[in-house]
Amino acid sequence: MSMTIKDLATEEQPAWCGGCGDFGILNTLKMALSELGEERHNILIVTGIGCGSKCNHFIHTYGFEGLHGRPLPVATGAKLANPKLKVIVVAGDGDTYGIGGNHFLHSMRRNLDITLIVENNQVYGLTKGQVSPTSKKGTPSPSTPSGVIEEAINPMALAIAAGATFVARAYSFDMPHFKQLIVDAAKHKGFSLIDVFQPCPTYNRVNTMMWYKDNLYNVDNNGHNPRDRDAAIRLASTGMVNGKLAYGRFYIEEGKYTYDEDVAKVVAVPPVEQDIGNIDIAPLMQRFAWK
Ligand SMILES: Cc1ncc(C[n+]2csc(CCOP(=O)(O)OP(=O)(O)O)c2C)c(N)n1
Ligand code: SF4
Repeated sequence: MSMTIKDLATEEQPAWCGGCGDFGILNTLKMALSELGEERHNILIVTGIGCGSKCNHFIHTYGFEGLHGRPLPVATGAKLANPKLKVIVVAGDGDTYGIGGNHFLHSMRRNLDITLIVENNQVYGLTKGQVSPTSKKGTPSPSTPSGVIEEAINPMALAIAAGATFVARAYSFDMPHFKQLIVDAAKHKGFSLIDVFQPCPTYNRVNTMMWYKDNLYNVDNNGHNPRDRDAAIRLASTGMVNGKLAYGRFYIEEGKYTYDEDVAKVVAVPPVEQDIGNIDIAPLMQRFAWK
């Protein structure tokens, strides 16, 4: 039975600041999940720690809120234990590109069949506005009062170079476009990255909703061919078109091996299907039961 958006609701309510892009991301993810038509027990949403990483509290599927920087290793374990799961990771830019940077690179190198949605607000929101790896050089913040010294990371170029096979960018409040990206990414066989620009009205006073309105350019069906690797690398190297930030499908490669497929050649029966003998798991299930 597929789920409606109403079926996906929980009793919890987000406590995000008004105008936060996390609302757009949460609602769009629910729209995409309902369209995907997967059954509830086949979906796992893994998050890290951050404002947006609370999202799986508000979506009635399986969920796991991990450690800051570590959702990708958790997702890797879950996917290998149960290859039938649709695994979606949702984490902040600090979580993914900072402390979790190494996991980011290696998950893509493996082309693991999971989807990563990065809530890119260019700051550490939850810990009160310090700069993150995507903050623009010169940005002042509580942790860099004279402006951040490093250049920002380029996740799109990194992802293509590292081996991800679906690399896209979204905007949290262009929901129809973002929803289709999630659906396509989740159906894609291999590692899919959607880096999502999201306003953080509390700590990022530059990239506001109004600013994005004037500074985004949708590359989908607009002259860019995501299946042309050279074109994708050129687009990703600046991330810009006509002086605006490009969003949409940067790069798509089909038919490449995936890590989970290769593991399956070595481990014939995935752990989830292995016999656990006479262990009584009822108390454990009871402890984690949905209330
Ligand atoms: C190992 C570890 N280091 C640091 C922290 C503190 N911490 C929690 S959230 C966070 C940054 C959150 O920023 P981001 O991942 O970009 O998510 P956002 O809150 O902006 O959505 C930090 C540094 C932590 N919880 N665990
Ligand atoms: S601090 Fe920023 S990211 Fe966090 S809830 Fe508020 S607006 Fe959203």
